[in-house]
Amino acid sequence: MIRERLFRTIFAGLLTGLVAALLMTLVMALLRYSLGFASTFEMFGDRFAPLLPVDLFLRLQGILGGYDQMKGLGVGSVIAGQIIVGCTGGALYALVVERDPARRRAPGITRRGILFVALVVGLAWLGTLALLRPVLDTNFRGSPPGPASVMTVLALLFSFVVFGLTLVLVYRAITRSESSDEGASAPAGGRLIGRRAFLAGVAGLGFALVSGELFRRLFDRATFSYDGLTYGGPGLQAITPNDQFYVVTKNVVDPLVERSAWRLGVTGLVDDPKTYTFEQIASMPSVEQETTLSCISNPVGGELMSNAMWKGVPLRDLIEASSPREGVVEVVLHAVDGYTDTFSFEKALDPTTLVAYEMNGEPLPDRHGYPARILVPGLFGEKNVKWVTRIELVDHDAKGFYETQGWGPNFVQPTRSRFDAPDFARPLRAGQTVGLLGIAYGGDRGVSKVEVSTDDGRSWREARIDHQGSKLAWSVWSHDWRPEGPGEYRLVVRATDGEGELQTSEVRRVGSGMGATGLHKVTARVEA
Ligand SMILES: Nc1nc2c(c(=O)[nH]1)N[C@H]1C(S)=C(S)[C@@H](COP(=O)(O)O)O[C@H]1N2
Ligand SMILES: [Mo]
Repeated sequence: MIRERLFRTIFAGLLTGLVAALLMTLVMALLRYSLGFASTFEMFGDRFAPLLPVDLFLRLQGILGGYDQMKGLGVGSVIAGQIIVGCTGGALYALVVERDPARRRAPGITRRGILFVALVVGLAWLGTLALLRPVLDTNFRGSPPGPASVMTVLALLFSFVVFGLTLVLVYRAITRSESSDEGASAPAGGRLIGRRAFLAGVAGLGFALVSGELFRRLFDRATFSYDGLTYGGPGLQAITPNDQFYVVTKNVVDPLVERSAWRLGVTGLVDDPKTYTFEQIASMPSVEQETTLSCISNPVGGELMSNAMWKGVPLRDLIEASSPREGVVEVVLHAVDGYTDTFSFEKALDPTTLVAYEMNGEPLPDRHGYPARILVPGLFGEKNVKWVTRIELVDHDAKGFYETQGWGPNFVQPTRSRFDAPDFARPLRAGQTVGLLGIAYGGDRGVSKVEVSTDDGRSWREARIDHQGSKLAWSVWSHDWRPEGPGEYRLVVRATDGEGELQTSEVRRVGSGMGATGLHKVTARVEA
């Protein structure tokens, strides 16, 4: 009998904890959706993903099927984790209440129980703040880091209090209905369902509908549909259209920045820290430049790479306006999504390093960093921080999101070239001329020459450069080739950068953490 009572208590507690944790998760998702407040299920990923070493990070992606799946698993585990913790908390609460001698006077709710909940909620809140401290300044609507941190801290407290209150109230309701059930065990006028059960059912249904709709909307905005988008192939244009530009993001749901809330701060080792509105940035003298971006995880021949015409303010102008102090070594860029990255002070002062706000004549698209991003030609894509909100000058070597995983330490784009056309999956015809075409990219050093080999690198012919990109951009090359007889041909391409340096043929893998190198080789099947 006692044992049965214990089971019932624990079961009621687990159930109450489940309801409270689900409601708390719903509140978090609502705050995230409507006001861009960072949720626990995003912040835990952002806090701990940088601690995954590069090889494990890549291996996990391999096992799970990609970055999207990995991010999805991250979010799912945090939600599952907080539901499990919530259920456990509920069971403990039920035990505390039922063992409390005062319980008989106030069924289902006691002073000791409330103290217990307050203590647990308080500790959970402080513990979460301590764990997530480095990413608390995330705000997906674009609030600057200071206000964003305050908002996150309060939103977490609010969500945890919702959990605590729900726990107390739902447990009380359950226990009460139990005691009233006992009192009214006689069939009351043939009613099949009690009023309480009916209300609970309606509440549960409403709850399910609201959360279903909310998660559907968040899912529609999720990056699953476009993260990892690549650009290349036979239809390649020299300037990538905005909606086809490659995308890489650490986020499950990208920021949707409200330009009026957004600010750009210059802080750290400066005599004159400043905060700019978007209008102030846009009214400063600007430059336009063609610049290619490419991800550090782009393999040889890969298409995580695109080229655009950007407009923005040289970062140097913003830095100088704040009077930097002696001894600055690096700049740390902070973004609204809690992302950070760094590069040398010297690179920050390069006139081609920009705070860019236009892409191919249009405002930056949301997924490319609206309203402003960093553009740092010649360094890997990750350094080109999107949704940038603060520029911090520091006197030491700091590490950003991916460098903490172990990427780098060298982030300079090596020279690369690739074939985009024709489609080598289809056989070619002997004696017929085929147009070979592709891109060549020399980081911020330009491209001076592209050569093609159709005999696996034994002999080389110089290709035409059809689009000579800026020094910071890829070039598009082409070459007419007439395979004489049927067979398999091994085609290779290589580029020479603007400084006369030939592209290395040394094979380095993505897992090296410093970008893949080696020559792009394809096999052409030629039929008679
Ligand atoms: N704030 C922020 N900036 C970011 C990232 C990010 O996840 N968050 N991803 C980086 C990476 S790894 C790359 S390759 C480039 C991709 O830029 P794109 O999506 O505009 O092509 O953005 C970089 N900047
Ligand atoms: Mo990247």
